[in-house]
Amino acid sequence: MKFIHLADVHLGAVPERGSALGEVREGEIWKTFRRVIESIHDDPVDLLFIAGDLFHRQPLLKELREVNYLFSTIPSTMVFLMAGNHDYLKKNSFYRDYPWAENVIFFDEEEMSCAKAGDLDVYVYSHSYERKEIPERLYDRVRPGNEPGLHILMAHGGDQSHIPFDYRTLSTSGFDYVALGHIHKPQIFPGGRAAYPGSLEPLDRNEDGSHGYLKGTFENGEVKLSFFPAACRSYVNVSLNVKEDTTQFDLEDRLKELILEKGKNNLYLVSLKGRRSPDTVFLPERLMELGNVIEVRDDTRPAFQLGELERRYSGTLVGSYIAAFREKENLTEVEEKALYYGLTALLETNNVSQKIANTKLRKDQ
Ligand SMILES: [Mn+2]
Repeated sequence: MKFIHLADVHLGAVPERGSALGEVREGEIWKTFRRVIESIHDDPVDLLFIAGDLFHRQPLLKELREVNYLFSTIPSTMVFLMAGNHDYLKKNSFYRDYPWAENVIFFDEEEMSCAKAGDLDVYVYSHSYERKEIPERLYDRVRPGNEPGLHILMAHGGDQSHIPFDYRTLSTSGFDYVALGHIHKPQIFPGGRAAYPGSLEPLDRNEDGSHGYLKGTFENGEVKLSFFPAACRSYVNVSLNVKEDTTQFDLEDRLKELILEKGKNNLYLVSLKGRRSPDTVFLPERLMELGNVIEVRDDTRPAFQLGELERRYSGTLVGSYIAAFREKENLTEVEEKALYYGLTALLETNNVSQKIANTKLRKDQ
C-alpha cells in the first residue's frame, strides 16, 4: 500500500507579493501541486492525504474545479481532503457542497468522522476546521476502531490556538499513521508514526531549506516514509564574512560564486558579518543585482582601533565616549551597536567640523 502525504499547499498565496516575483511565485505553487498529482500517473499510489490548508484562503469555485479536475485524473488513488485553519469552512464556503470526483473524500464538518477508502481496508479519521482557530485538544481522545486493516488519522494543528497536542500521545494512540498538517517545516516524529510534510512550496522568508511532500508505504504493519523535495525554489540564507581588506568587488565575486553553486533559481537572503575597514561602505543594491537576492543585511562593524582612537581624542567628546564603553567588560549587542554607530557619527562630525575649521582658516589667511 503506497501513499502520498501533502499539507499546507496554500494555493492562492502570493509569496514575495509586491515584487516582480509575486506573480511568478503564486503560479509556481499551482504548478508544483499539479506536478505532484501528475507524478501519480507514472508512479501510482493508493492513497493521497491532503492534511489541511490546501488553499491559503477561501477557495473560489473555479479553483475547486481545477483541483477536482486534477483529482479526477488519478481515479485509482483515493484522495482524502480536510479544510485547515486558512481554508476553514465558512458558512457559505464553496467547499460545503462541492460535487467532488468519485475518488475524493472531503471531510465536511468540524466533528471527527471516519471514512473507508472504497474497497480497501483503510479507515481514515478526520474533520475540517469550521473556524479560524480551534483551541480545544480535539485529538487527545481519538482512537482507531477495531476493523482489520489500516487506521489513519489526518489532523491539522499543533500550536496553542490550533488543536494543541503532544506528538507522543498521538504516536501511541494506536493509529498506523498520523498524517499531520499546519507546521510548515517538514518533520517526521520519532517512531515514524506521525509526520508533517511541511508546506509544498516555501511561503515566506522564514521557510528556508527544502520543501516538498512525504511518500510512504505500509508493509506488514510498518510505515516507511521518505521526503521528496518538490518546490521550484528555496530560500537560502547566505552569510558573507568581511575583513578589513574586503572590497565591494570581492563580495560580489563571492556571492556570484555561491549563487552558481547553490542554484540561481533560489531566493537569497544575504547577511554581511565581520569587521570592515572604517572607511568602507558596502553597496547592497549591487549585490541585489546578482540574481534572486531579495535581502541584504549589513551587520558589519567598522574595525576601529579603539585604544588608539581613545588616546588620540583624549579630553574630547570622542575620547570620553570610547572610554565610557571600554570601562565595561562585556558589551551587549545594543551597546556594541551604540558604540559603533555613535563613534561613526562623532568622527564624521569631527571630520566635518575640522574641514570647516580648515576652510575658515584658509579664508582668513
Ligand atoms: Mn494551518
